[in-house]
Amino acid sequence: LTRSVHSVAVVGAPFSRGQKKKGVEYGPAAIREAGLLKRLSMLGCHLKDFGDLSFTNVPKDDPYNNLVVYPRSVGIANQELAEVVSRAVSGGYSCVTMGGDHSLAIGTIIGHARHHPDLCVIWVDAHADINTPLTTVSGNIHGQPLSFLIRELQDKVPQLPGFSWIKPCLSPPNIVYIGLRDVEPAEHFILKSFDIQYFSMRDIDRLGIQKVMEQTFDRLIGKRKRPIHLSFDIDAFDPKLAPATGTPVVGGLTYREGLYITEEIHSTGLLSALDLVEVNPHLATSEEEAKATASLAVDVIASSFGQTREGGHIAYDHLPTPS
Ligand code: EXY
Ligand code: MN
Ligand code: MN
Ligand code: MN
Repeated sequence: LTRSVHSVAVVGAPFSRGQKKKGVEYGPAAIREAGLLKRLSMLGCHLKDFGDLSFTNVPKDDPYNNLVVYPRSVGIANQELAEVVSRAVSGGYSCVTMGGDHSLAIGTIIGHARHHPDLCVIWVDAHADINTPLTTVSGNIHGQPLSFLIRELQDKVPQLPGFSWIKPCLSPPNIVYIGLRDVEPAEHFILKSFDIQYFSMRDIDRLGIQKVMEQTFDRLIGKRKRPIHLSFDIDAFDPKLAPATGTPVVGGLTYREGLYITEEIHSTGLLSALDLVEVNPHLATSEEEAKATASLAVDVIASSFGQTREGGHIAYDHLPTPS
């Protein structure tokens, strides 16, 4: 049995301006409260805590096209986050970013890609988060992050105020989605026309989660090993398991499917950055719901760094002898 020591950086990103609901900025505190650092150190991880970041406040941040909200706030916060993530990854850490809303994946992926330009992305989510500022219906940037990151899409993406620093760093063959079940028509058109691989909940029903992971790795790391960026939206889980989130959708991942995904990712040895986003404790209808959602987030992260359901992840190598 070999156990590798992981160096893990933990970054809190209490950011909420990728959408309009209050409370997702309390995600990092809730996940900490649920015992994240203790769980990671029990696994033998060497930890560096970057604390919870504070982002530049943009007082006057008018919508783009009278629709897309808080573009400057989202732009500058992601620029700041990208700095921290790239520092962490360059320092040899796998970087865990706790959100916050999913717009922060713009910064984490760009920051990660500065050090590992060959990274690939596993996006676990009920949603595709690939609207452009011109296809969005909600106007929320957390429904759009991937559109800013994919090179091949850029002639369809206008430059938002605050976004001029962004350099797209992904290509369609380097992205796989798992868990989709609420995809808008324009998003579906993008997925199909750019040949982006996805496993919807229907695909999981048909294939089973084991085959889904096998095909995910075939596509992303079958030919060549490379660093994995896991962007995990807690709303990928069924709302019964993760009720405290802003855009819940029925029919989501079971606990077992969710943890199978992260156990398999850990087994590759290639996990280099992880986002855990959209935990919104204020949307819980009870204290128990808020705690259950945060604790599920901790399980996802711990499992990504080696906690297994079969045990064996904590060193124990000799039995007490009766005297
Ligand atoms: N597709 C919808 C939109 O663009 O607003 C919903 C997006 C929800 C985004 C979340 C968290 O993954
Ligand atoms: Mn390990
Ligand atoms: Mn998302
Ligand atoms: Mn989502």
